Amino acid sequence: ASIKEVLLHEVQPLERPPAAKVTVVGVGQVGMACAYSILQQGLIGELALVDCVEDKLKGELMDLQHGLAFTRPATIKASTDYAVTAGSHICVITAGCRQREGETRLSLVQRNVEIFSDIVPKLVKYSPHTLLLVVSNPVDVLTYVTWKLSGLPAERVIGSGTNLDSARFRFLLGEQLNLAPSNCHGWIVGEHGDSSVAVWSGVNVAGVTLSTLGPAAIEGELKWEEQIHRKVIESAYDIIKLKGYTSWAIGLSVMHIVQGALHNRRHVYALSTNCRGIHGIDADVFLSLPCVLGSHGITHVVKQNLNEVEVLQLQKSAKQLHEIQQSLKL
Ligand code: 6V0
Repeated sequence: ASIKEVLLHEVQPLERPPAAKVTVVGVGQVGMACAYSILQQGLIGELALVDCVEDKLKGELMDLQHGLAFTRPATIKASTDYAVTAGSHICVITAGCRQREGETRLSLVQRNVEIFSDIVPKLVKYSPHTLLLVVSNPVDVLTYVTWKLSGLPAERVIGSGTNLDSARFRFLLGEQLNLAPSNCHGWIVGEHGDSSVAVWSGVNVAGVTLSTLGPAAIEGELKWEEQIHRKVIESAYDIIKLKGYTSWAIGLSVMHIVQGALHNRRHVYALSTNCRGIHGIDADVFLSLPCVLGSHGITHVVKQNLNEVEVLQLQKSAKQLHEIQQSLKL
């Protein structure tokens, strides 16, 4: 008899309740930061990890499993075979190449499109009802690519987008004002990357819009505003230069999005979504806008009062991304 049989008298066979299941594809720096954050928050009953490098996968699996004595109960599985992902509620895709020092996100694109052609159909095959959350860069184009490859409705294909940029922005604003980032409200929308748009007209603390603080303040702080936005854009480049990759903040950002979806919280996140028909964009282009997220994906997009310059900036990004999309071999 096994130790289990000697120790435990079975009253009835074990039937697992349908616990929340999340898959993370890609166990690199970003994938593991996402997996760790999700596990640490106790959001799930089952976590599946997939990568194409077997040893790394096994090592990461064991390392996470050894922490299970300190988390809420969860099962972790890992395999190069996508069967392990079956029945996922959310699949987070972080696989692919990352930016090299000085490389723009957009120049990564074709390399990652090829990787996605392998991954996305397999995820949908095993989890036809899943939400797909794309993190790999360039995230906006790859969210479009994932939508195309998956055949899923657009509301179930989401990019982590500028949720991270907005968090960076709020941190910097908080630092400037010596306030908690959670009390500094501001949105970065558009492309996750070099052409992102800071919506200054909406930046506020306790409902006080910073851009209405009088001409002197506005004049004095215009440079400061621009500086913060520039810092947001340069953040990833700076971190990559210093430590080689970014991981912790994106992991936490993804955890928060996953939490909102699994718990149907109806949080508003800056997520990359199909913007056709919004702010005068007339093509299937994925860019970040404030999105209401429920358990079946995005239900609404908040219609921000953007000024003319902001709308033009968004349309410019949309045009640029559309051109890139046209050049892709899918
Ligand atoms: P990494 O550490 O190189 O990890 C990538 C992982 O993907 C590796 O473990 C690879 O083995 C795996 N992989 C490669 N090809 C496949 C495949 N065909 N199938 C399965 N797995 C595969 O990179 P890192 O984790 O640092 O970054 C991952 C991606 O996230 C990159 O594209 C980054 O640019 C992107 N980021 C996106 C951010 C965002 O805000 N959207 C933020 C940070 C990084």
